[in-house]
Amino acid sequence: MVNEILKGLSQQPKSISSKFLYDEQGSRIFEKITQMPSYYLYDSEYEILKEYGSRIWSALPFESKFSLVEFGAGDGSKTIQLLKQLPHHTYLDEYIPVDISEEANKTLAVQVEKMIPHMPVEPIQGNYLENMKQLIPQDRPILLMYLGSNIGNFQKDQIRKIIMDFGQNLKKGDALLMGFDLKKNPLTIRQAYDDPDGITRSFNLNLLTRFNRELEADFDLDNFDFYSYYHPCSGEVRSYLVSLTDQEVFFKSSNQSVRFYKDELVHTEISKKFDFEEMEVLLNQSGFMVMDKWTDSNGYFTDVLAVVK
Ligand code: AVI
Repeated sequence: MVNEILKGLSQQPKSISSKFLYDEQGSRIFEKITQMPSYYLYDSEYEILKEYGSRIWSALPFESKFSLVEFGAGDGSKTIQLLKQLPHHTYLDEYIPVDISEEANKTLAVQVEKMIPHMPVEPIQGNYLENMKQLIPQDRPILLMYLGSNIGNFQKDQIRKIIMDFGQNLKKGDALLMGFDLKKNPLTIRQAYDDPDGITRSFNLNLLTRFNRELEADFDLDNFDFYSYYHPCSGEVRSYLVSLTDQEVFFKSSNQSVRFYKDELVHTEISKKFDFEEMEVLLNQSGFMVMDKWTDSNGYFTDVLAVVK
């Protein structure tokens, strides 16, 4: 971990991968973010799955038993909402949630097993981007789910690669259900990522607390602030930590220091918003055909069902 962090901090502009946002405390703060009235993403997708769950199941192309693989399943609260609407005579016969957090996986498995006792739940703890090939079974039809706006947290070329990898690791006739946050009034987006209560700010500053603890660094949190902006043309929210002074931070675990200049930015996260055309092009170029899509009543978020051609 320390090498990756120091590498990012030695680059120009400085950056820290957003995957480091999710230690125990970071995951707790993220949960708070999903409950903020201004963070519309969670509620919007929840509404879609609640409202259209049974239509989603009946739109699936399967005529024999299939497995559901979910990447980045987390606590699965939205998936549970979808599974609640599973028809009685379903071909779904296995659920494989994949998440980096073993604890989230376990809690989810217990909940799903209680709800659908006859369906095996086989959670896998791991990084779905690094082990995609091993995680997607090749001997049966698959529905791959990638909900939330997880895809939005990657750079443009990574987004293309991830969807391309989905297409290459699935077989002809397999399906993908994927969540995309849509471009919308920029003020709505800005408020979601820069809340007045400073919850998103503390989500970002927690990176430094984490490095102080895990890498024995000596970040002074009072010397950093948070800044984020949304660019309506690119559709990207970009988030940063801002160094408020010239300073040097020492990482005791690796005996190295990093200099920060006054007003220097450290990029922490990207949250990309899409339009329908962009999504369709991305999916088509990766071997998918869009079958259907469902959108919440505000038109903020969409879940897209695509099938491998
Ligand atoms: C996890 N991910 C989809 C969130 C998002 O909206 O990009 C992370 C987040 N960052 C700030 N607020 C929420």
